[in-house]
Amino acid sequence: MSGFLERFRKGGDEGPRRLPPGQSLTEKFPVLHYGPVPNVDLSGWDFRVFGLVDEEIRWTWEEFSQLPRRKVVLDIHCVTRWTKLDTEWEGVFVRDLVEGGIIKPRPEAGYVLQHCENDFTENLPIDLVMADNFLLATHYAGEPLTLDHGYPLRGVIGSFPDRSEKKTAYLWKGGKWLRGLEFMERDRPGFWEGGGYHNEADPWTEQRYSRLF
Ligand SMILES: Nc1nc2c(c(=O)[nH]1)N[C@H]1C(S)=C(S)[C@@H](COP(=O)(O)O)O[C@H]1N2
Ligand SMILES: [Mo]
Repeated sequence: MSGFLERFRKGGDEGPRRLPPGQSLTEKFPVLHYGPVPNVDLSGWDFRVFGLVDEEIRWTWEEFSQLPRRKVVLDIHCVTRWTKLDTEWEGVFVRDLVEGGIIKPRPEAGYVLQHCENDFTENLPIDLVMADNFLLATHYAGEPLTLDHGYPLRGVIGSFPDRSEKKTAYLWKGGKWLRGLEFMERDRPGFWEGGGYHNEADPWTEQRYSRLF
């Protein structure tokens, strides 16, 4: 094991601890999902923003590609107990779209549901979706996403290397093969939450499961 991994595993004195309880570091990037990898055809692809917004939106891939983009470095935490540090993502931040007046959520919108291929969904509170540690990612480590990791677009949630985020969640709350966002007044469980995973999913307090199944 490299000295770097060893330092972080022990917690070290180098700054805030980056490994949540019960997690182990990996340098690999495992692939995890339920069901088949979808066929992706960008010519028929669209992205919808709907629910509690002033104007519903439907973007083609070409239109989506013209939205403002940024990069971010995140530590990602999977409920299957691996954490990967310093992952580099590029994509669209919901906060930028809201501040730019491109998406106009109604004041009563409190939650956002990610809608993915094959009816897969994932829910998050709107404050987390609007934070800089959640993005709609098209690129990982400088390259377009691979199909296994959600090409052409996925949600990503993680924590900042300096842990300055207000809240975070396990990576399962980042939907791969993302096709839309639904703004909602009340929370609705996503796919994994419906199967017994914890609704809030905070890795720092090990909110893994809400019931046995
Ligand atoms: N569409 C879709 N997205 C999904 C899932 C899924 O089953 N379907 N699984 C989630 C889970 S459980 C995890 S741990 C992460 C894994 O992302 P990765 O395969 O890029 O590591 O994707 C999440 N996003
Ligand atoms: Mo997972």
